Amino acid sequence: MPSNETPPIVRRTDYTPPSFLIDSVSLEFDLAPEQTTVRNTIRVRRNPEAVREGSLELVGEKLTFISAVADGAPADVVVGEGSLTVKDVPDSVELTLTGVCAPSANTTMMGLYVSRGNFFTQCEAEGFRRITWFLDRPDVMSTYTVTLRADKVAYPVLLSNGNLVDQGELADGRHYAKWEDPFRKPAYLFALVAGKLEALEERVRTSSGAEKLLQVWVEPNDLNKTRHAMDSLIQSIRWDETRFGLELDLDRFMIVAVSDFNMGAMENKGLNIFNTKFILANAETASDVDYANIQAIVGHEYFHNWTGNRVTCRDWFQLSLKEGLTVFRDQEFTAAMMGGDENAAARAIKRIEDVRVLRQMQFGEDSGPMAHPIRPESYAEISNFYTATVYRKGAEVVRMYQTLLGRDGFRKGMDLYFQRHDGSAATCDDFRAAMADANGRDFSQFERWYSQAGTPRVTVTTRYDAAAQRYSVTLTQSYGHASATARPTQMGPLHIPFAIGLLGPLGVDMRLRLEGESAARETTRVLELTETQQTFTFVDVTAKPLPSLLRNFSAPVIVEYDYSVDELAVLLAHDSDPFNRWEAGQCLATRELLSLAARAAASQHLEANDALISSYRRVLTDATLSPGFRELMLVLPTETYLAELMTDADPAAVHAARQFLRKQLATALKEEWLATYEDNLTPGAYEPTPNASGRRGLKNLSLSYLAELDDPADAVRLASAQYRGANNMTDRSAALVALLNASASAGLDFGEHALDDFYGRFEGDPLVVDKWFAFQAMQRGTSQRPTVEIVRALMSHPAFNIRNPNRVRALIFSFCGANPAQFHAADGSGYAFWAEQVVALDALNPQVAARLARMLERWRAYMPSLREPMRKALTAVAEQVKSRDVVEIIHKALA
Ligand code: B3K
Ligand code: ZN
Repeated sequence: MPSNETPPIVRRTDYTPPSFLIDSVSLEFDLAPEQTTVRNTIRVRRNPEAVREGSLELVGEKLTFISAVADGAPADVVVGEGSLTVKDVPDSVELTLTGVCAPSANTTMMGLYVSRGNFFTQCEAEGFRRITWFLDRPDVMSTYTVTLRADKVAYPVLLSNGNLVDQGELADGRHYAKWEDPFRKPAYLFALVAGKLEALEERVRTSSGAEKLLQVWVEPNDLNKTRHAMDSLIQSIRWDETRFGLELDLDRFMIVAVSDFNMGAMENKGLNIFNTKFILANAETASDVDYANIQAIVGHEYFHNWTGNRVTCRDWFQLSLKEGLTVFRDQEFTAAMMGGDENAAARAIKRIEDVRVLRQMQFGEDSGPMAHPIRPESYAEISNFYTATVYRKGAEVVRMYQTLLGRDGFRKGMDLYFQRHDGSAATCDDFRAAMADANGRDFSQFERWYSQAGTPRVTVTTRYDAAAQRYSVTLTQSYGHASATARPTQMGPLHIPFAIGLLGPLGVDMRLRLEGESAARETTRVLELTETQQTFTFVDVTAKPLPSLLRNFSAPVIVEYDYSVDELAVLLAHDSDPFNRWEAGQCLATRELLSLAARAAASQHLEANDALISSYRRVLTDATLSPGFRELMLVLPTETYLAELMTDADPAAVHAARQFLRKQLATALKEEWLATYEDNLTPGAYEPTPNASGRRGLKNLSLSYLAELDDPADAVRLASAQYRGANNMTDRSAALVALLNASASAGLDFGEHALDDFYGRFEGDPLVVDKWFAFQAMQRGTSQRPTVEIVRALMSHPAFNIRNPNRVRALIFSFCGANPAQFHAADGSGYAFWAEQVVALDALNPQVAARLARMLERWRAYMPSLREPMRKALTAVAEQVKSRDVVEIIHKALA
């Protein structure tokens, strides 16, 4: 499509049920890399509940037509660019359509493709149409029988969804396997894998006593990196049984790892396909973050078996029905694994991490040109709507039901949801209705969370009447800061659960009694804000309290309340809600950093803030707090997050401010960082437990602060020893990064030596080589050697490969998305690099290209001197790109 044309738009309100249904599908594959023949036999019948249509239009892309047969006779079909139309279809017919696709030429990684000599598929959202002609929409659900035929030596393993029902030898060194999936599913959950793979196997019994076979398939060399994924799978199975009463339904559950993959993983029925990054781990090659990601994503895909597969989405606008819900479920799973379901402090660590990601990724999205409600109203390319909004804000919306109903009420809602919709394709309204009906609640106002884009704001004012011992809290909701595109309509107030606590004079929680209640109850109350403005009055309040607002981040909103610095310090030291302790610290640091950034922008002198340093000292030395929690408290807000908060974002000033404060904290607390480093060593064998990883996190944070000192001798000594002696990737990579930073500020080259050593040790391990690229892309360049030059040089490194999405993310995305100070260099060099890469990727892999394209969509939020070069880069890209994916993003950005 020429990029000056607007791509056609699909609208939510245009949904109509399919005129035909497909009850069963039988697929026969003759697998060969250049040309794979697919024979597709479908049993079609007219849908009695839809508008009658004479002909049947199937979609198909990049397919070569061979033949069409209807009920045994040649069929009258019209084959077009993206479709195949069957004329005069009777009420029921069996069609056999044969076509050819070209897996090895497929660089999009949608449909059937080849990675490192093996075959894989990716069908969500609209990839099945690149395999065969079909009604490729999620409300058409069918049972599948799949026969795979291939050369036995090159492709000894042949996998598809469901149960293996037959296998055997064929002539010419070929063999076959036949799979049957007993569960009806939409085409996007179809998968096949063929190649040289081996599996770690385990047999488990589920709650009903049934025995299940679990397999993690990888390339033979990687078998020693599958244990953690298998353990995570077993934990997921157990957790879903206990928390939601949901059991594994198939006899066999397979996970397969692939090196070339557009995203993290895919929940194909019984045959999850994963990016190797989220499966392979051992102590030497994977960090604590990798271990945690693997556990969370294995959980996420497994949980989709119920929320996504057993109950799927009626249309793609309902995507958050499965994604928001499944993210919520994986968040709850991880929280439980962090410290048991009842350990609030351990759970808070997970909550803080999730909110940090939400604010950094989703809030920005929600105020930019791609802003959309969790249930979007329209799209040109659905792949562009696998967003932080649909996933993460979607999860927050699901969490609000639980906050309003309690865990038991939420479970009742889930039970009713499955009772009503198991085996079918549902909508977000169906889910909301199940939650409401199971609990006798009216959630009609709650619908606005699904239809309103933008981040709501809740402004808080308080009034204490000492004589009457009354404390009133007035909450006002608005969409004050959303951009015009973020809110096409103002739909009226949202239903917001607003959790609040009141701290008494010594920082101790008060028991709360609202006006009209007979007695005081618990110390945290969930207020239900349903009007634009509401006042809640607490009685028997014997002293002026300090409010702790939106505890545990009970709704995805921005809270505005005029805390004094002293009040924030009290909350940071005493709030019983661990989330809000962290929040108070972040608030203090954010205020300080924004004021430093303003001074830096005006070339004014920067000065340290003693109060902030004292607060940090108290946290750092507070042995009652877990190391993991202290680490989170002491990480400054990211440059990206800070830039979001500025009216005209100035990445250079933000970087200067944050670096200044890091150096101040490093200098003022040097002895404490050194002591903390020594106190948190984790001798002995590597363990990826929350406790050990928390200790490593705090120790390595200490090291990173020490590397900021003017004299980094201590950091260099500790980091060198740690690098050499490390028995795990977390410690080795943290030491490497500390050496890079220390050597950059000292103008020395020992960082380079460490990088060379790292590459030499790990060059045979693609996932670690990705880290090696990423460290360099994220490093702080100097004026002699800006990072963009390092990145450009690395593009010609023999290990770089633009066709591998992991490598592209490691080098190009890390630079453009995670190194703001260098990417936004005043000379526009970062933007020029970005434009070149978007254009190059557009021709190879539109999905990856579109993700990169999004990194400039918020150009209007930047300071004028950056806006112009950004706009130029966008305009240059607009003239050259062709894919619907990238065209949609660039059009919206420039609109
Ligand atoms: N459902 C898949 C995402 C598919 C993305 C397609 N562009 C992974 C997940 O969310 O679990
Ligand atoms: Zn998902």
